[in-house]
Amino acid sequence: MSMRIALVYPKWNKIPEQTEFHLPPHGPVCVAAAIPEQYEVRFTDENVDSLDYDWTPDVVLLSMMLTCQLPRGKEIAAEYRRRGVPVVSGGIATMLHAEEIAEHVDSVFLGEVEDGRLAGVLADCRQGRLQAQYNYFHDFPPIESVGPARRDILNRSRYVYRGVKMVDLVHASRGCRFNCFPCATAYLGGRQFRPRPLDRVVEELAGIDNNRLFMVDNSLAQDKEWVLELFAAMKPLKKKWISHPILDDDEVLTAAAEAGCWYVYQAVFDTSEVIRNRVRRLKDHGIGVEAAVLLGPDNQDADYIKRLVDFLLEIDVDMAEFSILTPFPHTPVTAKFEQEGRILHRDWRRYTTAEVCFQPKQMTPDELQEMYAYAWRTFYREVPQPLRMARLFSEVVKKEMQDGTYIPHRQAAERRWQAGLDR
Ligand code: B12
Ligand code: SF4
Repeated sequence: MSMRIALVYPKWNKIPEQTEFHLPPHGPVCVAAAIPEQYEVRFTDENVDSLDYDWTPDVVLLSMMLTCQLPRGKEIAAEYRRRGVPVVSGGIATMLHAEEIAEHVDSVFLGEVEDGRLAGVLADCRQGRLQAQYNYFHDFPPIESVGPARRDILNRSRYVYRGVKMVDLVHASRGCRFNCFPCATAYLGGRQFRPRPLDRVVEELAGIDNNRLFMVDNSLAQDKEWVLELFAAMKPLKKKWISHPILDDDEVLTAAAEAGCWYVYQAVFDTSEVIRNRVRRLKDHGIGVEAAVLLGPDNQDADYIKRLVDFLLEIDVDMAEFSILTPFPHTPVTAKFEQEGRILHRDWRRYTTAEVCFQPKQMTPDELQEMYAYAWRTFYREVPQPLRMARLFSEVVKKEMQDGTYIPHRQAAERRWQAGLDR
């Protein structure tokens, strides 16, 4: 028997200071890959399309990644439940807010969907015996069962910015063995690094109709031997990619550049020589740097933040993204702030990292908010964000022209038209 499934990714508030573009979400395309083929799936990313409540599915799969998606997720669940449609919620934010979301949906799924787990939930639903909770938390499916994501569910035309197709997201590993203080990944991933078999990764990469990718692995600094093997396997594909931090090692960086690394998000937390040298080494290898800068930890005051911004300009990072430290559930920093009574509110809509939600140690909340605005303003004063992005973009075009993978926009549009995809 067939089933109609609405897979929904609720809208979230983008950070106002960032350029407004949308990346194709990654959780939902992995969820879709685990839905048995005979079922009909309609996906809505509310960030780019509105929901069509006139189409009544048999079940709604709500996928939430961020805490700030939660309030909207609850509204969507209420709307469908009012129409008698059961709602199953899953994803990172569901795991981080499991008890709270359970009150608003019919079923909460904790964990990863592969290895027949989601198929089991859907079978239960079809037979009218959906359980209130499916708990696979830290009970991971075999990593070999993670197959290629189903990117065909995406409304591709929506993920374009000024005529440029956005990167596609892909992951070669799950988990993270580190436990950084503002991060929930250790809680979610159980600190177990779980690399996918390389032949499966290569199969997936080769099948993506996009030369530009974002490797969303938590960290490519967890296992030297493995990243070297990964980069060697990626090299012949000539893809160009962005990633979270890569191991700071000359052999690894050389291999990353040869495998098509375009730029990395590099955490910049102080003005040390370690950071200066790391950024220089990345640039020496032809890899761009977007600094990820957290504002508000206890060691920072207003002067510290001013020095940090000057330092970013001095070491000449290509871009910078400033975030206010935010007490997300199940992070080491939240445990500390809770104990110290420093959390100001739990209005999840405002947990975007653009607003102060805790009492900083060396500043008032207003001062930190002002220093956040100062950081964005000052860093982008002389070379504004669109210009810096255009420069970074020209780097990938250069790399593509060198290895013959550059497709001029018109040519790409023609190819799509020929393939009948634009009809
Ligand atoms: C990729 C990523 C991003 C990408 C997302 C791009 C996109 N469009 O999807 C980008 C770079 C844009 C991003 C941005 C941010 N991110 Co982010 N991101 C991640 C990261 C590294 C991986 C997520 C991922 O794709 N995983 C791989 C997929 C396959 O796994 P998954 O989503 O868990 O899905 C599986 C299961 O959960 C389940 N599942 C998922 N959905 C559903 C639904 C149902 C019904 C079911 C049954 C199952 C199910 O099945 C899937 C397959 O097994 C996570 C860390 C992590 N380890 O998860 C942080 C993470 C989600 N991000 C985080 C943060 C803080 C941010 C930012 C706020 C940071 C910042 N200041 O810039 C911004 C958002 C800013 C904004 N408001 O605009 C936090 C979340 C904190 C929170 N509680 O909100 C995380 C957890 C990292 C951390 N620091 O702790 N991020
Ligand atoms: S910040 Fe990055 S390296 Fe640190 S625990 Fe989170 S995912 Fe791992």
